[in-house]
Amino acid sequence: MEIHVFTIFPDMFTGPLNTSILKRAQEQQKVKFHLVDFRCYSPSKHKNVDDSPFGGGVGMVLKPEPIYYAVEAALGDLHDYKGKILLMSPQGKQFDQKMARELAQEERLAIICGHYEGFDERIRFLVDEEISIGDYVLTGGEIPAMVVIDAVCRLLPGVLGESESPLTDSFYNGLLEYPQYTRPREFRGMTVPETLLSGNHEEIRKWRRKEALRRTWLRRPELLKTLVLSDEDKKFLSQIMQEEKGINN
Ligand code: 9D3
Repeated sequence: MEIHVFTIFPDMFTGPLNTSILKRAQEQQKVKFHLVDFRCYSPSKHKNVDDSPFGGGVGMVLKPEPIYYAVEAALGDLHDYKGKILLMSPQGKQFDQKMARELAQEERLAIICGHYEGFDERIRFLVDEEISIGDYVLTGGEIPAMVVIDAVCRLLPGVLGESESPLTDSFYNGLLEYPQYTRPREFRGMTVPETLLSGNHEEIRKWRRKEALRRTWLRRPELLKTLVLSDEDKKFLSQIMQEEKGINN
């Protein structure tokens, strides 16, 4: 996959993109990043990228020219661009794992980031999708862009190894993950559940399924609504509801 990022702070990306799995993905040529500082494309003498809003009011608005010129210089004729152009914005559709899977099917992505200001409305004509990462206020679209890049790139074929496989993601089976333990068997009086030490793989499977259901029921009950439950799941859930009655967490 080829990913263009349009930002006035390209340096913000160097740590995240050149560390760990994203670094390895680039070395293995599974993904290529192009960071474009759209300030370089400002037509004005002082290279300003924003201006005060027509009609008055506080704050600044990102001007259309630097972004249009940068996108056209990097991507060429947009009619021929084979990819999606994304705008990171608090007013966008909230990013989720389904969107990550869809974006991971693209050959190319282009991501436009603003920095604590609105966009001139005409910028939206460039864009295929407007994406938010959630209902909280950040200083810019750069960190949201990195969130999207991270979630998408780990889904590209061959980026994760066997042991990191996205097929074992909790959002893949629709439940939260079951509790996990490693050595030592006892730490500060806290012990590991006996079942996990038993070597009985069928008992371990059942324990994990039940505890994944418990955690989902307690923390994210809405996830259970869309899930197809087996008879065993239903049995576990009624046990869980009994067990959790009168426990205050
Ligand atoms: C309405 C007034 N604007 C500030 C002058 C709103 C505003 C615009 C842009 C507030 C913050 C930002 C910067 N944030 C993003 O660009 C952003 C974002 C976010 O803040 N939260 C969640 N997802 C995203 S995607 C882009």
